[in-house]
Amino acid sequence: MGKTLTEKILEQHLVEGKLEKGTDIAIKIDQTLTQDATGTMAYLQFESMGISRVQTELSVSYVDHNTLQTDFKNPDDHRYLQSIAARYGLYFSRPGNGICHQVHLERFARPGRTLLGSDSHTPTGGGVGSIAIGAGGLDVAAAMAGESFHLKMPQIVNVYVTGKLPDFVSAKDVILEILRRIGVKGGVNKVLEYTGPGIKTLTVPERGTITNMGTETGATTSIFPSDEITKEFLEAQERGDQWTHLEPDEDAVYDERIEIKLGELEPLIAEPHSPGNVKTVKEIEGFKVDQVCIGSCTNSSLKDLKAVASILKGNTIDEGTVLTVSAGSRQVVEHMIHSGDMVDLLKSGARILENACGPCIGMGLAPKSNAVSLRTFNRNFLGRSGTKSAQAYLVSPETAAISAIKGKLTDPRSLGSLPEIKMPDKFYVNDNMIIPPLSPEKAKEVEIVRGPNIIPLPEFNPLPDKLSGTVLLKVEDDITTDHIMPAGAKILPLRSNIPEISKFVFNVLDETFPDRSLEKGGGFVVGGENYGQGSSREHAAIAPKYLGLKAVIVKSFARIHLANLVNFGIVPLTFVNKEDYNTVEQGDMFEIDLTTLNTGEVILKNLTKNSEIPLSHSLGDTEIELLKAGGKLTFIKQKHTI
Ligand code: MIC
Ligand code: SF4
Repeated sequence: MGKTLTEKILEQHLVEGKLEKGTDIAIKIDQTLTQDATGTMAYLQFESMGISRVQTELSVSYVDHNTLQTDFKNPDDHRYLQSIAARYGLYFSRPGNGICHQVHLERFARPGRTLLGSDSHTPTGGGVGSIAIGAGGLDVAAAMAGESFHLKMPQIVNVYVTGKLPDFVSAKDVILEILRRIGVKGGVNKVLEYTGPGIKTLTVPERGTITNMGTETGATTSIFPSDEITKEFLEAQERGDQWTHLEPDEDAVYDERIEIKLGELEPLIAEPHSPGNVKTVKEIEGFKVDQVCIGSCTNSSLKDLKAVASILKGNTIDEGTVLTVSAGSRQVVEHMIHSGDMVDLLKSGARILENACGPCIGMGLAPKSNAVSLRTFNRNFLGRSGTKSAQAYLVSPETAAISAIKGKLTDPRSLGSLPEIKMPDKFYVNDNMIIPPLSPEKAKEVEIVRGPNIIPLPEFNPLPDKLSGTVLLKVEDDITTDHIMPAGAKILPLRSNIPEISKFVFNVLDETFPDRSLEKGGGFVVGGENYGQGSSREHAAIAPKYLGLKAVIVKSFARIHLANLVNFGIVPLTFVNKEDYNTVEQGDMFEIDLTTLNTGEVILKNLTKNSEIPLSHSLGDTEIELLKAGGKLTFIKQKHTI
């Protein structure tokens, strides 16, 4: 029986288990990446593991999220990260160099390698045929310490692509189409593997857009083969020697198949407040647009920005609309300057921002009250833009550019035909903003720099046999990590300070949560399907844990958040009968006996309603062990001191 590409790469990296769908496996990690918003916590954890140097083939620390620097906190964190990189043998991509996923795709991602990143959009690396997975910071720290990464062997979905994209329809529309079909939970515990003649028409950055936003389906990762298009891209990045030919066997067997006919796609849009609310632009076009933001790790490649420049050329953006453009990397900016495309952006009235995450994560450029904001980003969760009353929509760069000119949502096909976009044969390669690792001898002498914002991680105790307390909050389906632990300009700088950041837990849903939780000595959260979708931020587990959260009881979990809960000793449980969710109310008193965790089932006693509810979980024996120990860090530390 033939193998899929995913199976081939996983097989080469398999450390524990068998490649049987749904079973626990562990894989060796070749590369890691972190960014500054999750990185400080990850490195505090790494430091406490007592390892003298990273054990991976390559580890990179990026600074791209917290670049607003409204006071000392962010720059202090940057210095800490730089000193950590020097001390422990990492590459350090300095602030201003670009967004981690874009830069990693350009300079480091390799076909056939495994990459673990403390950012949910790490699957961007699947654009060059690597198995690139997002995870919590602690899992990435463990991988840097040489630990293998544990996951459920995913189902493998074949996305079979035929045809060629029409003018003004782009890679973003491909992934929006997939989201339209399978929604924000359709990819959970699955890998989306792209094949078919149509993929030959997609360049690596376009593939990167698709694998990047595959995250929004909940998928473990997404991957393209490494073919002659990959070769061309790597050669243009002066990395031709890193190319290997990789593709699935012709008779590979997949668990599911989705067919995408590129030629039949049209411009799509995701309505507020979920990337899964997809419509065609045609269906809803015409409404007024107050803000247009182009950029983010999904759509900030040279090709994207060139398309935008060619649409904006000779036009001025509408008087009622603000347009921002943030490129993904310095390489992209350099090309835009030399080719003159940057002049077209400037002349049109675009506000050119730093090559960083920026408005995508609410770091500046929050829209006005009740604004309509069109974004080329991957997420439009409630409040993420920094303005709770804003309505954020997700579109392609082409739709964004024409809508900025017209001041209203406009189907870009109304422009007729797109001028040909000329891509360079060779990219400007200049790694002078990436500091390479020091030799082990020199590294030993480096002193770690810690600003006052870097507070050591709180220590958590082993779990008792019985958990009891109140239901602090009951929430609906599709609660995102932006609901649980919001980001944005005010909160992101507190990522290295758990006591402070915990004051904002569930802020967009219920500002009283932190105080209520502390007052009651902690308790429970009850939720619906796909709880914890979105970001990899482990702060969405650590901060609630700090407030006393004992267990989360839901209909189903998103993959990364589930792992983060376990890593920090919060028990993740699911209703055996989903209807039982309806019988529970906020304020009910619960009691859960954990001694039966190993049987796969536990009984929840609802003392207020005088009822018993069966619960289950998906944890393996090792996960139960580390959960009971009070979290993974204690567990790993014990292992390394033996
Ligand atoms: C995001 O897009 O939500 C983030 C900010 O990049 C997060 C990471 C974080 O919260 O720091 C992600 O996607 O994992
Ligand atoms: Fe940065 Fe936005 Fe990408 Fe997250 S989704 S890594 S915030 S650009």
